[in-house]
Amino acid sequence: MSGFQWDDPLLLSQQLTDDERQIQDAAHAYCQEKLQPRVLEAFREERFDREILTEMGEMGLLGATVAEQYGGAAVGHVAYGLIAREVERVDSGYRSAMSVQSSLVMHPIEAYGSEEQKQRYLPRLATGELVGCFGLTEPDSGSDPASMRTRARKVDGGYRLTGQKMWITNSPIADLAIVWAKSDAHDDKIKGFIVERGVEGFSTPTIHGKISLRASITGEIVLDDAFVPEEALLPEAAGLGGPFGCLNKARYGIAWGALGAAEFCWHAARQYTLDRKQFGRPLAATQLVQLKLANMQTEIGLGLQGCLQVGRLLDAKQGTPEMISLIKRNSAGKALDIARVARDMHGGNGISEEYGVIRHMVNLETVNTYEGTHDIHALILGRAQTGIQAFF
Ligand code: TGC
Ligand code: FAD
Repeated sequence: MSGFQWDDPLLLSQQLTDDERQIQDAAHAYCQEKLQPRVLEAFREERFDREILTEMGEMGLLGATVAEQYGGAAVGHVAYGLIAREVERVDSGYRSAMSVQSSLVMHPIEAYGSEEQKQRYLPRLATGELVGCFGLTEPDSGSDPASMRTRARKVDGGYRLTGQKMWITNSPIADLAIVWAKSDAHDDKIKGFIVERGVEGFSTPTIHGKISLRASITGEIVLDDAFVPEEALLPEAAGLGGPFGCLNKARYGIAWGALGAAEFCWHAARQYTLDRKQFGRPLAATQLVQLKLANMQTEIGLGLQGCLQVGRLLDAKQGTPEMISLIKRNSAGKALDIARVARDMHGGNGISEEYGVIRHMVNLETVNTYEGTHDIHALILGRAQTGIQAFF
């Protein structure tokens, strides 16, 4: 019997294939060598370095589940999750940029696009030559996207889009946006459109002043009677199932990613309390500290097993949206708790940017909110087990 590994208590790495381990190691090396050194300044200056997406493209980290014929890596859901975990170990903002590109832009084009759309966009999104964003949320329509006001009006040769999307990751630097709108030509059903930058009436003002996710760029999408040709419509998406199909992918990745951020905080708290002495002995020699470390290890170890199982089920086409709600909610909520406790265990140093834990803590506030809030996922699970919807 092999010994207990404190940092891999349930031997997750032994449950991976050789290919998955290689992808994990390559992603780990890239993130630690290239992302970790720039994150402190990026967060401080509220800046996202555009070239990160090109680097990720070169590393094959974009479009992990997208078919190879379109430039994707086609390495499966577990590998995608492992990439998200490594990226978010550095910063949730970097994982956000990657998730949006892979799950919310490449996935809908692959799943709902025409052959021409797939060939036109996917290979260049996979290399990071193009950046995309995903516009669902609006100022008055967040948890309840069915209430969206953005409209597509059928005109000769295409559609005119009018509306406003809010809190859109990557929008200020995006070359194209997947925009969800109610279409008068489709019985007011929600349809998806690929809107390229440069279209008249399309703008993407940056949202400044975020205390969370500062190393990610966030903006609006403003559509003022913006014309898109017929070929901009995603033909195979209809109704809320269109955007939700994308959210399933992204929420799954976030479940792994949030635990990567939690692992960073746990390891930092362990090392800090081993090194820091008060009352003549290391803080780690106290029962209260060991209890906190044991709680972190337990939640992360169990949470990762859940992510792995859902990844395997998704690869076997047996995964369900409710399973994804369960792990997204669990990972984001637990990671946020762990980051808060780790911050406390660092004492005064815990509030310094130098130690990284408070950056993860404030980032995880967003992670717990976007892609369905903690409570919205509870309601999804409540509905699934009682048969009663309690949203309104
Ligand atoms: P509901 O009646 O439940 O469903 C309407 C239609 O949608 C279908 N559907 C799904 N299909 C596939 N996957 C899912 N997960 C699905 N959930 C629902 C459903 O079958 C139905 O289809 P049909 O054909 O019968 O019409 O809809 P509802 O209006 O009652 O919605 C309820 C609720 C609360 C579950 C839902 O609206 C919700 O999940 N709200 C949260 C909104 C959200 O997650 N927004 C995310 C915005 S994107 C983002 O945050 C990106 S951050 C990226 C980053 O930076 O990483
Ligand atoms: P609301 O829906 O107004 O919710 C406010 C509170 O009320 C929450 O606590 C919620 O849980 C609670 N609540 C809501 N309904 C109920 C109910 N029925 N019962 C009980 N409680 C309820 N969106 C995109 O489309 N694309 C993006 O790329 C994107 N990126 C984002 C990046 C950042 C940094 C942030 C902060 C958000 C991003 N979002 C994006 C938006 C995100 O998905 C929404 O913020 C989220 O879905 C919540 O919507 P809301 O902010 O309108 O909150």
